Amino acid sequence: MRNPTVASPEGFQLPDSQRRVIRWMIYLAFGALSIGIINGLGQALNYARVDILQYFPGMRTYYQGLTVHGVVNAIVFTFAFANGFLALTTSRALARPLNTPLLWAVLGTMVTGTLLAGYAMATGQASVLYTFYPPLLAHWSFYVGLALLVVSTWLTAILLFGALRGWRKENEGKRIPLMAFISVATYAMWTLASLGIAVSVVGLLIPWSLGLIDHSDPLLSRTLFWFSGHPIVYFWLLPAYVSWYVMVPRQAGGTLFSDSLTRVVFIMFLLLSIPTGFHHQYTDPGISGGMKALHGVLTFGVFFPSMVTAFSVMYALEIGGRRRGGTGLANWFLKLDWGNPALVAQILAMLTFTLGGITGLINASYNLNQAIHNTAWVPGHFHMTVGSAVTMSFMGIAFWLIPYLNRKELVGRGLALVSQWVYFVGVLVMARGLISGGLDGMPRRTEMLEAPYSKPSWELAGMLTGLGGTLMFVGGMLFFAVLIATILFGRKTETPEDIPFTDTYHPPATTGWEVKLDSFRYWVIATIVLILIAYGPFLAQYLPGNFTSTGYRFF
Ligand code: HAS
Ligand code: CU
Repeated sequence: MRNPTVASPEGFQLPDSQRRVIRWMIYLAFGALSIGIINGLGQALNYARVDILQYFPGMRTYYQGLTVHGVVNAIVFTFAFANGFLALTTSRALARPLNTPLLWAVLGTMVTGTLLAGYAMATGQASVLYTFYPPLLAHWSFYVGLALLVVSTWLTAILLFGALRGWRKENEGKRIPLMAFISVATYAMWTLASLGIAVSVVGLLIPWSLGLIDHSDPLLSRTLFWFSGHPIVYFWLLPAYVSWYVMVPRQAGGTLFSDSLTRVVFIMFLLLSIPTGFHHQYTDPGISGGMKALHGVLTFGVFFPSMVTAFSVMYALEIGGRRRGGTGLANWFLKLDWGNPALVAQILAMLTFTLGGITGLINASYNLNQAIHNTAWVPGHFHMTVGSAVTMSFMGIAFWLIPYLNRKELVGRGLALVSQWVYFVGVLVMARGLISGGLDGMPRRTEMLEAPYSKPSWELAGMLTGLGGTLMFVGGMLFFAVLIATILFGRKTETPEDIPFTDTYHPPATTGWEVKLDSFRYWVIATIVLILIAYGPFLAQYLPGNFTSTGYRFF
């Protein structure tokens, strides 16, 4: 029997008008990804010393291409997908329609933000990479565009918290449905986390780009960036985890093992995602060793909920595989439904994420970080996390979400499967190139065609990077072919489908300590305390900052 506490049981359907707005958000997400993947081909081939960026219209430099690649993939794609997808999961879980004007406002701010930032990047006035560290200076419209994209996530947070509040009023004393709990927890984390970028962009960078203040403070801006920049990786990841926890078990024919453990995992992400940003700044001067060590230790803490996820999700898959006749230690894995592209994409995403996680642990180790920081190893790591675990999960979700939002059937199931296998092999080959090159000192974010110091031993690493990137590009294009064919030619479905969500083994407790898990207020307060411990000492000693650097436009 369906366990009604993952989502409200009645066959709730989102009103058509709201379904259409969410559809546009998801289209915006994948539209951005298509530009990002095309640009990515240029980036990967640069490591193989093949210059195709020169043929891209309006593309002046490698750095302009890299900025577009980073911003559209890591900010527009991920934000638009999270906003649309988690609005849908929350609404469905609570069986409540959303606030329509607010939903439109989310879409409007996203589109405006994308156009403004896109204008600056396309005209070569914002080749500052997606981390936009000062003293590199961009056109004001780049920063305003980014600010609006962040605002779109805040509006989504209001949408989600509002829906939850309404539900709580009508359901006093009841446990929050699991799918809503984990969706809202994701936005609670990100709303706190995004304050760093907001302060930096609105308080420092926009006035600086408009000439209202003359100088920038690189260390302060970098610190504020990474205050948000580490937790942003979990803002990218957690929508995928929502799917892995409450949808993949269903798609695999399994069952989620524990409701409470799932809530604990998301609470741990809320608590521990933010106070870890200095692991991106181990090599920055001006931050004490003690504070870096504290962030290092907490980074090992935030590793833990992902380890739990690995075991939880694997167990759910195992249940599915055994129900399909799997026996022995590993045979259940082969018995999973390898013909379902939504499931296959996400299993392959998990497999690459295992390697992404291991490389993350190496990054987080203070001393090992010295060997890999600013080398090609780092893009090797993050293409096995955001570039695959997240992207392939979102592609897998799209295989049911695009049909669901259009009330059509998926076209090209076979091609969909091929797209994911090609992308999977591609990302592994590319990461092998980047990781080995990085260990050999091959730098990241460097125009390799003109690097006079390049070593002969980087040749193989560069070729593998280019080859893998080409396969990822091919996989990505096959994926878009499936999406477009489904949107244009998919057969209309007779009855509207529900979104797929799982049962849990045990319904959530209604008495005892587990009930307390739903008290977001306490978790948010605890998170703020941890943030103060992790960032307070640095800010107390460093503020009001050193605004000494003029702006530069090199590229
Ligand atoms: Fe990271 C740099 C540490 C996770 C993204 N990371 C980056 C950058 C990006 C990024 C974009 O400590 C570059 C930023 C820049 O431009 O400079 N990262 C970590 C750690 C984790 C981690 C400890 N990163 C992510 C995720 C990302 C992401 C997730 C995107 C979504 N990262 C770092 C550090 C740096 C860094 C340093 C700075 C490096 C430097 O010096 O610049 C952890 O959260 C990872 C935990 C993951 C696991 C894996 C669990 C596995 C699962 C799958 C299970 C498989 C199943 C199927 C169920 C513990 C859940 C199995 C079936 C079978 C039969 C096997
Ligand atoms: Cu990080």
